[in-house]
Amino acid sequence: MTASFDIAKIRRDFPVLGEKIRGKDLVYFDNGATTQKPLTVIYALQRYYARENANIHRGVHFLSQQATFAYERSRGRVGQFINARESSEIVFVRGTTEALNLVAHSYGRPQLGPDDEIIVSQLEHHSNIVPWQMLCEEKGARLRVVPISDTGEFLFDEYERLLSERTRIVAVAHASNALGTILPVKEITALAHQHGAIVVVDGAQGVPHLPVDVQDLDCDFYAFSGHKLFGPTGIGVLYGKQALLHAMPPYEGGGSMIEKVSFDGTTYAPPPTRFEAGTPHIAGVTGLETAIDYVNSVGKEQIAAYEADLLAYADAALSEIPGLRLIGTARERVAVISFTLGDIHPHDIGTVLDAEGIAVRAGHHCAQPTMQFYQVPATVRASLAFYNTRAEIDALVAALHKVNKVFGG
Ligand code: 7TS
Repeated sequence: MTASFDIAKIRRDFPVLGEKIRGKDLVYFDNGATTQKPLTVIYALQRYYARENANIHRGVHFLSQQATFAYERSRGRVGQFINARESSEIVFVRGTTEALNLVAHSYGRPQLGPDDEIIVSQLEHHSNIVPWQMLCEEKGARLRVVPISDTGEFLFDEYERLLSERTRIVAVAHASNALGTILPVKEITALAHQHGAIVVVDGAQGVPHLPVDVQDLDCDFYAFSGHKLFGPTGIGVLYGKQALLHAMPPYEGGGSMIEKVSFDGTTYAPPPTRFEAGTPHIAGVTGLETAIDYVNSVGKEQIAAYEADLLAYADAALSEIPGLRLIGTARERVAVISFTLGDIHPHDIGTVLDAEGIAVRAGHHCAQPTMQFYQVPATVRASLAFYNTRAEIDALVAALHKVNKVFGG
């Protein structure tokens, strides 16, 4: 942890962290679902609507030109953040879910045929499973699943065995939302490319915790959501390699995505505009840029180091609780802790924690196949961010002792 990491100041930047919930200090451990927003992001949205609101790419007037400039500047900022070669490789979408559906639709549909294969892992969120299942069903293609070890590690040897000349797409999470496991996406990509397959990375839980360099990873697509990165809801990003985006047909038709429209036929704009039909979430893009500036000001390396320390502290502290079983103990994890406690239902645990002001997620985390592997219907998940503290972990531990008492554990 570096001296520049001023946790008290950081916490003051997030007003909601000062809230009392049920008379207790809020302990917000549901960052995997969505993160809280710093004041700079809140003010950016307010400033946009109060002083700058206009539609983009169409007005000759000042505000429209200014909004267009800001929108395209944000695209550049997002590109730098994940080290894309060109800002035109950044497509603004609603979130990770839409980004993955876009790839399945515009890349997958024209490319896939009967008996082709798509590989995913047992660790995927439903949004990196269902679009591929739908595509397979439509095309007569097959979905293959890379299994995991008991600790929740991606089994690379099994992956290697599943790859073949039939594999067209490999779609994997950068980090599992249910267990925190970090997947070796660079190595996964290199091997997929040897087999002529393209790689789609679901970065929803990668970007908030890990420095991301898409050129270094060499993945073909990378998807993430602004709201899990301290930005607004309703805005997300699809990164795609230039040549792939150029070869892809549109996702939705409408205004902005065209070059020329007539009843004899329509031609489409080049990417990224081709994939941004209609009025986009202009305020959201501004908020996302501001969130990225905030994360950069804290420092991506500093965030990773601080969270690693917090995770190690939490793992050790929670292991002391009688009956607690950590679900997912991979060597490389982002700051996510999933667990069960005796045979107490996770929703009951979540309810007791809520009474203590502690927000966790209790459920299957939209990762039912991961739960099926562990033969549990649900877990309690504490997903951390860089504004969380050891004192908050201590509060969780104390509350879990209480849960044990309440339910006679
Ligand atoms: N992929 C992963 C790995 C995720 O964690 C999520 C959301 C998504 C995709 C979908 O993102 P969206 O912004 O399009 O909804 N994960 C969670 C979660 O863990 N708890 O609530 C939402």
